[in-house]
Amino acid sequence: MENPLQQTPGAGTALTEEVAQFDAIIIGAGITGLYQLYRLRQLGLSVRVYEDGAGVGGTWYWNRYPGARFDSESYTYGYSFSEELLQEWDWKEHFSGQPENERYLNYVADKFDLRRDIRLNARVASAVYDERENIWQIQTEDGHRARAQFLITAVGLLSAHYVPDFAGLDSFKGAWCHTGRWPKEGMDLRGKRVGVIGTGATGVQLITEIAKEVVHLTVFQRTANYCAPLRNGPIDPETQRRIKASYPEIFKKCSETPGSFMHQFDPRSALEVSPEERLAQYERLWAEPGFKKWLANFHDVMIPGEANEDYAKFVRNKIRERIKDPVVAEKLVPKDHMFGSKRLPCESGYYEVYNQDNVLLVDVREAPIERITPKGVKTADAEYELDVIIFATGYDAVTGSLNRIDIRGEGGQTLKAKFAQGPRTYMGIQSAGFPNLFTINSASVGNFVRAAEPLVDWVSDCICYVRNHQFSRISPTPQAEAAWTQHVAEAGAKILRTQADSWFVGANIPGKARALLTSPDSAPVMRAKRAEVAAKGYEGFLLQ
Ligand code: N01
Repeated sequence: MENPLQQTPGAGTALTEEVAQFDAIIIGAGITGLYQLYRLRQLGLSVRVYEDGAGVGGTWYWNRYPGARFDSESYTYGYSFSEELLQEWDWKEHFSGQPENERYLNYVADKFDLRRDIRLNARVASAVYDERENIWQIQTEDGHRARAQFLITAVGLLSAHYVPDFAGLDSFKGAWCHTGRWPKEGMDLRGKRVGVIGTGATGVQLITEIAKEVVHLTVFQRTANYCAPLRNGPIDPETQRRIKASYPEIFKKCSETPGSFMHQFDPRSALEVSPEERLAQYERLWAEPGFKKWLANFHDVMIPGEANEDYAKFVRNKIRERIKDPVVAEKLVPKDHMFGSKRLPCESGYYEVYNQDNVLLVDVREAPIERITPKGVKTADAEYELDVIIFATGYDAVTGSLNRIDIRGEGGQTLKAKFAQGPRTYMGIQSAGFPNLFTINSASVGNFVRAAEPLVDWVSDCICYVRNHQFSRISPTPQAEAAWTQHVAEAGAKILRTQADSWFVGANIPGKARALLTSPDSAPVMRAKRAEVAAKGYEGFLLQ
């Protein structure tokens, strides 16, 4: 029998029933995976994408819960690599909803003929590095195997959904689901008594939407959040025309800001202007759509300190104003963490939901959830009868989606063990002992597509460099990795994102080590750092 590894693969075609071989394997057909496929194919590599879902789109495939939508401006969130695509696609709303976002990613997959290299319903169970042959071999849960020199995990920051380990869940007689695994056929909540656990960005979107149709809604809140009005609306034809004419400027603006959003901080301190001027700016921005309220605000609003607390007070009062019952209002006002230290949800009528007669807010910090019963949820002081429980309880971020794959590098070491105390990488992209593995789900936060495109470009150039220089493998030096890991810990300790218990630092998952899971640096700094490393012949990496 022929050795499948000796065959020359055609672009993206599995050659044998035994083990398919490609130049590169990508895990995940979401935003990053689709673009990574496009880029590697452009470079002439044979590529196969393995995707767990029955469709492409990643986050926008799985998160089909009512209310799911962008909170970045739609026109900043699309791919920028194709002018034709930019001109063809009409975003219908300023902050587009999940159905349209999923349609967009399917449109991209069709337009660039990506599907022929994507295997759907294919969950990768393991990825093992063969050091003698310098090859990664993956195996899917249904037993399909494939090999490639390069392996790219485009598995998303937030894809390993987390359901708390409540006793008794199996006994619940009603229906339940996690928002990140919302059934494709939908859930009929009309006339039902529904309980939602979790009030993060997902819970806030979901609660607002389903409160319109359920007979009764019980919201189990552990931590109140600072939420701000999204102020979404349709894009009229004239605005559409202007957007399409100004994509280069939009993307340029995004490329200059820390989180790749189109909003630039006011360089002034909130404390250097008069209280009247400060309040006037807060109010003016509050009336604007999206993240402008904080990302175009005085720069120190997003730095731990006095300005941050001043703005937090402003937001708390905005919340209070919208809720009729002062007792309920105080429960919804965050007091235990700094403004911006957790992800800030945008909303469209969230607080008014709590003025409805059919909505009950339960503070589970006061009376924690003890168990799920056959009838519903039992807290320390009551049992709440429910027909449906929805877990909006978040994700085992970044490392969780990697850990769900048995990834083994040199000497059989597992990535899970290596990352047990937090990610140990160089620039979030590679880890020593795992050559030719690019963990691109861990490198950045912010406006996701704007951050993902340059990262994918960098990885593609890097792979090209390795091949063109007749190297067979690349991995970081232990020194570069140690220095980067230390940098993440030290610089991370100073930023807002590490100041609260949230997914940013793994603190939302019981037993997970506390460590910043992404880069502490701004997007421009990260791009410059990566460019410098590449310009110096991939300094900090071992090329063999
Ligand atoms: O998850 P979360 P998410 N008992 O971890 C609660 C992105 N996103 O899915 O805060 C009771 O933020 C938990 O309580 P606490 C965005 O980056 C983007 O909402 O830990 N409650 C919290 O309230 C976001 O940050 C969009 O005290 C429990 C909630 O569950 C990220 O996804 C939209 C609990 C989890 O909140 C994740 O958001 C939506 C327990 N045992 C999401 N365990 C866009 O608009 C957890 N909770 C693009």
